[in-house]
Amino acid sequence: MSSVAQKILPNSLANAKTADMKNELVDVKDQKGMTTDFGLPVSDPDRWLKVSNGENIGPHLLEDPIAREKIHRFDHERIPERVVHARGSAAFGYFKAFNSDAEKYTSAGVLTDPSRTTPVFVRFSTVQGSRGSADTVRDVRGFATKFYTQEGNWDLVGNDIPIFFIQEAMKFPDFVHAVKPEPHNEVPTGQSAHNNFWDYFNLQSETSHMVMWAMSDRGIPRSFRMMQGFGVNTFTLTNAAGELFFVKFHWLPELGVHSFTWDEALKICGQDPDFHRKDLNEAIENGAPPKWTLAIQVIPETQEHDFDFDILDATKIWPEELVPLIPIGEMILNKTVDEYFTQTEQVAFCTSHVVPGIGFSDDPLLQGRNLSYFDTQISRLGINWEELPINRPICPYMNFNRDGKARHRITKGTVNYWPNRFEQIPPVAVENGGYRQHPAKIAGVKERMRGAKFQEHYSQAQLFYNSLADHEKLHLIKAISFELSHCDDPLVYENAIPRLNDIDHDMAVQVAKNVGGPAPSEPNRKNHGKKSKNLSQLDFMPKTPTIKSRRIAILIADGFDAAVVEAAKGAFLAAGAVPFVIGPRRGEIMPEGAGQKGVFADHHFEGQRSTMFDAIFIPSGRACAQTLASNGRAIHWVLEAFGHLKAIGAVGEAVAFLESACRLPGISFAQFETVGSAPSGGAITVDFGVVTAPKFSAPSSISEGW
Ligand code: HDE
Repeated sequence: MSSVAQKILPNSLANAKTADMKNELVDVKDQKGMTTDFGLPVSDPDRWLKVSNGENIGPHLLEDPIAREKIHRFDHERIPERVVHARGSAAFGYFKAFNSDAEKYTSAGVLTDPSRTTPVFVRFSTVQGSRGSADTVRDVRGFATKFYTQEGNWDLVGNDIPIFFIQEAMKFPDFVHAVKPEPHNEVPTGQSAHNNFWDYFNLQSETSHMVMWAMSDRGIPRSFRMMQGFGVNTFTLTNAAGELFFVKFHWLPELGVHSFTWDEALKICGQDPDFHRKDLNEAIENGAPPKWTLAIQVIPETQEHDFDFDILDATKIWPEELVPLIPIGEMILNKTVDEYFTQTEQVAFCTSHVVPGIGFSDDPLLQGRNLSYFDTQISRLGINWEELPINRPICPYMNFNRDGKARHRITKGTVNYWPNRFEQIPPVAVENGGYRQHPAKIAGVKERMRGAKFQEHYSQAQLFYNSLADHEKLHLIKAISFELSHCDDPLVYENAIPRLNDIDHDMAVQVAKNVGGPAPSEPNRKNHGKKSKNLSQLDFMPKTPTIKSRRIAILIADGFDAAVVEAAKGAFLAAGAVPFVIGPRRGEIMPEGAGQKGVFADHHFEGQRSTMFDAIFIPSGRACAQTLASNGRAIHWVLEAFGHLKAIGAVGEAVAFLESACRLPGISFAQFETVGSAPSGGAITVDFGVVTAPKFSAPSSISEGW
């Protein structure tokens, strides 16, 4: 590791990629003074050179190079945003392979060699909205990972949902046009709740399975850190003996899989549109770097046709009962980006970027993606996009591709072609690490077709629906109802009902009732009733419940019990949670008792909302409870949190406040375990456990009303 990288970053964070970018990294605070781009010291950045008589302003002079450079640079600051996945946030980290038997399947060192630390850059994104859209919209999330390996970059460009809307790449432009804002009025932003998306769903039955996932709680993740990731497409692995395996890649989050309620997600869109972006940075900066296990599902080449679905069909999962997950490594994201544009915006992924031991299948979606990504980077970033610091490999790279706009590598040498008389940069033999193309025998008829198994579109949509817990089914029905209510064309919302009735009759009837479509009298097709594991989010609770990185609001007013707050805060911090004090004003809030030091509130009641926190704690203190009880916003805080089934801890007088605020006398708080004790000796009941798993159930009229 370079010593320069060590100067820039703490040792624990510097890695081969950050070292590679050291020459481009300039810290503003180390600079002496302002210059132009060509290095001229600037004495006046504010006043354009003009003709004047010393008193009155006259015409501006074009000759002013300082003003012109400043304006011209500004005029060209924007580049085209990504046609999909425009809004994203990213982080650096590393991947380490486990000591697994992955070598049975692949010769890729990044996946098999536990002694390697492979730097990664991961960009999370929403799909539909533009760069300025909100984070917590209902949408699929992108989960794209660039592995800077010793054999070149491997880009695993995945999503948080294991399947996709369509089976064929050629349908992608139509699908994207249908889901993006409508062409006549550019509405809606960051949503699929509109006529054109649902019209497409009605007419393309292959979208059934994915629409179930997108309308489920998976569409509104609590955090990027609490999402699974999937390569979605079927790739291939080849081992040292040249044997081929079909493979699906899975990322499994250490923190489990958690979502917002729809009401929270909707509100946060307005309250804090950057919620996910901030959440990622906050966790990394607070020492809770997110972690995922990489697991693979593998099918030997000879067993390709052994399943009742086509394993190359990206609208199908490989049920884990049939093809179990094999954990092979883990990834940790431990460094935030230094500059958004040059890193998060300029990073460019390509599904066609693979390394020896990893390859493609004939998955018809993947085949098209392999063409599309390279092409789109040319229009976003120019032909030399792979040279940009964030994109270039950390291993040596050299070939005879040359020139093009904004080429900045300077290649010394007298020949720029192969073969050349000096035999410079010869191809690398497969035995020496050159990429080995797996030989595949192909014979066939040239035609536009899709295989027979690709024609079945409902079985796995039913499998997914059947596997959900009751509350997840209810959320899904409500989500579809919300979306169809936003469709004002009866041709759309009425025709969606028979399509839903192809998946599940009860679901179709309930949605029809909600949105005013004709309720079907009988199912269009029988629901096979089968379930699969690891589809419901309940199957992804972390093994050890944790409140690490969870945001906890401590609600106080003057007259709170200082000892209780101090102890609770200490307990939260010790458990890795992030406590915030919320008071009637951002300023010092005074505890009960004379001569005590106040606590500085991080926010006032109006400045944040309960939606942005995972749990609430209210200390004892008579005056404090009285103030809270007479403050409408404070009451709203706890009532809303209660409605979202969040954990609420209360001590002493705060219990009565809570009972009256939630209008539910007799709630038992005894269910909370004691994790800390006040210096005064009183017990503090504040173990929030996994806050998305309700510890008590409120009447559904209340929880659903929020
Ligand atoms: Fe993409 N997709 N995609 N996609 N996709 C892009 O590439 C495309 C698909 C995914 O953070 C674009 O650089 C086609 C599936 C992610 O920079 C573009 C098809 C999956 C990202 C493109 C698909 C994805 C993109 C736009 C159908 C899940 C963001 C900008 C064949 C596995 C990467 C860009 C980032 C971005 C094309 C389908 C995931 C236009 C043609 C399936 C996470 O090249």
